[in-house]
Amino acid sequence: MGLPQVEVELLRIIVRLSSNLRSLWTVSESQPCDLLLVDGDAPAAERQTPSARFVVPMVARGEAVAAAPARRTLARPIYAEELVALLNQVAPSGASGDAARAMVRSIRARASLIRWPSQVTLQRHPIYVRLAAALSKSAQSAESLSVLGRIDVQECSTFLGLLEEEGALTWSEEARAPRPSGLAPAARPRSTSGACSLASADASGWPEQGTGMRDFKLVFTGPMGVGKTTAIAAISETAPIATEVANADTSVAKATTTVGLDFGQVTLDNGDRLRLYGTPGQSRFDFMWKILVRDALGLAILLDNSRPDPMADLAQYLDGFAGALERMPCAVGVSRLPSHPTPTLDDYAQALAARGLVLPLLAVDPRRKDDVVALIETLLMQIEVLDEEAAP
Ligand SMILES: Nc1nc2c(ncn2[C@@H]2O[C@H](COP(=O)(O)OP(=O)(O)OP(=O)(O)O)[C@@H](O)[C@H]2O)c(=O)[nH]1
Ligand SMILES: [Mg+2]
Repeated sequence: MGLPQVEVELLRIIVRLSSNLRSLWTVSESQPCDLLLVDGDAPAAERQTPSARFVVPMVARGEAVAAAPARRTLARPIYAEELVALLNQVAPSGASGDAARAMVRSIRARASLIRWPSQVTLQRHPIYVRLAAALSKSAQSAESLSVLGRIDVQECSTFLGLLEEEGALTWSEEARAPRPSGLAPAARPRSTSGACSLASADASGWPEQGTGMRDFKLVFTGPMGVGKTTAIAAISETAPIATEVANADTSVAKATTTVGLDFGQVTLDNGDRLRLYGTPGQSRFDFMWKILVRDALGLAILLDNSRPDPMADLAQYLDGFAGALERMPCAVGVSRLPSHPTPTLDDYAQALAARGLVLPLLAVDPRRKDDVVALIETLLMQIEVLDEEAAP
């Protein structure tokens, strides 16, 4: 968006808290999107190449009327009611038609993903990313998604309708009634705010032995400096264990680098615990990958969009973990997208589909707890649906 970070945060808060929004909006810093807010002072070229249905300049209060009375603008400082009015004016119009189309299918009809959905679809509702994670691993119906996500079945039908429309689904004949969910949403890391918040730092950490609580080992991997250590530190409820030494590699500008592993832990809402391991990024420690991924239940690949060829990085990690990927859920988090918008998440989705892979793809800032939680939630959702499939 090219807006100051404080304004992005303010927009996020208003959108989250507003009860007057007629459609579900989420604030994204990557494109494509329905509404693009651009800095009024940015070069005109930025405004002339919109990749959004609506491009709205942000201007100083009072400037709007003087400069272009007929033009839609948003004034600074932002007033909540003006932002809400703008969002209601340009609300995505297709949703009701999409819902109607999707409802033509039975709520028991099952489908799975043939590629990760477009960001335009995923950004329509915060739950869609987790539902897509379920669909990436197994065929689901609107009815079963509704149980998994604990949301209205009609919302799930709408989602399937949108996916069908963009050609991301394949339907299967079989229809079965869903079982009550055993893991989600209780098994979600608690994030910083709202219903999904990380446990407050509790040094005693581990749940009591013999309580039947489960233990999940997840591994974070990715190139040097992408933010594996940062991501684990962002969510670990105990002081993370990191094996850092001074960084002698001048190609990556940071003070330290991991030479052994990172380790952190998180307690889920239901008492289950996550053990998080980070691999060292330097290629001379590649031998650690196999050791760390042994017994893991999920793998998060972090990519840095500011690196010279992040697509090649992705290919390197998919190849390096090919064996593990056959048996365990994986999700991909891409950092520094706001400053380096290409490749887009949709470009990554296409590259994965070309390899026959459907993996959750999320924009992630490893310093932000909520972003890391969202990435982990896609892994937990995949683990849950595989668990259900394996159940007798
Ligand atoms: N501005 C910005 N900084 C980021 C972002 N993601 C990561 N960083 C910074 O990049 C650095 C990443 O460092 P680490 O967490 O040590 O990276 P790592 O992947 O563990 O690196 P190795 O262990 O050397 O492989 C940290 O200083 C983060 O604050 C981002 O999206 N934006
Ligand atoms: Mg590290």
